[in-house]
Amino acid sequence: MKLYNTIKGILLQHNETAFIIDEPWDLLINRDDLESYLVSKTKKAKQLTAAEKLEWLATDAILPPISRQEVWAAGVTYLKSRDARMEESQSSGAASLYDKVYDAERPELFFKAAASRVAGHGQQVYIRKDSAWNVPEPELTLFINSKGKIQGYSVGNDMSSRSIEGENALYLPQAKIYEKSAGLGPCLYVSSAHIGGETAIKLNIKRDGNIIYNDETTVSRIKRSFDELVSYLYSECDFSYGCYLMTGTCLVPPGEFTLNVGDEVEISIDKIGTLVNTIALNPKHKP
Ligand code: DO4
Ligand code: MG
Repeated sequence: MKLYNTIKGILLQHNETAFIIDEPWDLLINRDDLESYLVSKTKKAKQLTAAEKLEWLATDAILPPISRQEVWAAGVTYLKSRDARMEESQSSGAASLYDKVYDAERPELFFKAAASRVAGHGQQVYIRKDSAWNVPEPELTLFINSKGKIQGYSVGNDMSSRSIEGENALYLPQAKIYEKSAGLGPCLYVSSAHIGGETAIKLNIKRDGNIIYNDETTVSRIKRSFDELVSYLYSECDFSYGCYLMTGTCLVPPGEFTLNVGDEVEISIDKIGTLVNTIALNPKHKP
């Protein structure tokens, strides 16, 4: 089942039927058995008509599925990410850092975004004005409750500046954290079953309506288990409202590729849906 955060309220989609859930987002999602709770809500919740459902789920009505949750990210969990980063950091001498962290017991985890820096489906994500080389990172994103239990999944885009990270690995926070540097959505897919290794992740990038890059892979290529990532994240941090964790990028466009303003980034993950974001500059930089 899918939970959508919208300008009209919270919509629960269960077997194609849409229900209104009239509860605060943070209390609603931070449950131990979110899926069973939502199934129980379908017995009494108000149903939307097909026309109402279309209005609630219009692209400009959808908000990111987040309120007081933090967004964290794991890095170098797929070989593709390790290899691309080793290449981009040759001249800075940091290549071995990525090699080591891929094999290390402790995973790389970093704070990615507060909710205010997150863009939802149909919204703009930004590239930095001072970055010459920019890519989206399509990432399966876990929703973990305050007790450290995975309750659902979303589609994440960990926007990254390869030029800034490649210049010096200590610039990672600037390469990763800035206004609208995280895409999340279109919904929170709630499931008590672990999402399987066969789950496909697809990335399409369109420029002027034409596909200029597309590739796909499956979650099975990840090096670490979700439980391992969650256990490191929760070992010394508390998350009163739960937390989102992007699990690392599995696809990296070729070295010569960089995003342009106006490009459309489309990330699809089986069962969850498709997150579409348009690339923009922070409007404060516009002349
Ligand atoms: O090591 C830097 C960040 C890695 C990352 O974001 C990823 O692998 O997805
Ligand atoms: Mg990433």
